Amino acid sequence: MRNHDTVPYTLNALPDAESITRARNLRDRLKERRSCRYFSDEAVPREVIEAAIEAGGTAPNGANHQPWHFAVIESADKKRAIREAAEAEERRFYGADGDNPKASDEWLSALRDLGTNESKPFLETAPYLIAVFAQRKGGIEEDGKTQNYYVNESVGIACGMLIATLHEAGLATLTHTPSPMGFLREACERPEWEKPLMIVVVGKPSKDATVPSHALLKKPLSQISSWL
Ligand code: IYR
Repeated sequence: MRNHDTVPYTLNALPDAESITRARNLRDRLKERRSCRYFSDEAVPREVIEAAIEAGGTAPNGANHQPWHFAVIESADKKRAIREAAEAEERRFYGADGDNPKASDEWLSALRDLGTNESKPFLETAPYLIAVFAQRKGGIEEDGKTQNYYVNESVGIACGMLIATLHEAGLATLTHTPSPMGFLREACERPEWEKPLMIVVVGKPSKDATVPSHALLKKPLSQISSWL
């Protein structure tokens, strides 16, 4: 390795039994997470959002350039503008205005069990929308020029950690990805070298919230892993 500054790294070593218990406990917590499409307008503490973003900001990433930006939308006007722009894209996607849908028949039938459509009221109802941007360039200084690396991987992991933290804090989330999402860059006043990746909708579930049964079907360990 090249000569570089270091500091010691230690973890509290856990007995195996404790390690297994902790892993299973966190797994069981994470299993309770669902993508929620019905939100209450009840306020949630800003501090939770701040801490969750800080948690996302610890994600492993390319060359420690931390190529992410989290734009937190809380104003009713901004939320309405984002809903209108997102729904316009979704109407094209689903063919809701009588035109041919942009989505293929295969895609639309894959979504049937989820019951999604072009209507996205949660973009206005939920107290916070977190628009996540991937910085294609910028480096640690965010200069807009320095090359960034493994940007999608880095920001994807950061979103996972953000969502896990919000879930642990007892909040519901939805990862929403209207496509294309160019309007988000303008709405959030972000530079052209940033690519909108997703909107994380955050809040409490509404009293009558439901989730599609289809989403409860999880592949078993034997299917999602192989051991070599
Ligand atoms: N963005 C659309 C469509 C959609 C696509 C997939 I893949 C999903 O898992 C869910 C929805 C929408 O939000 O309705």
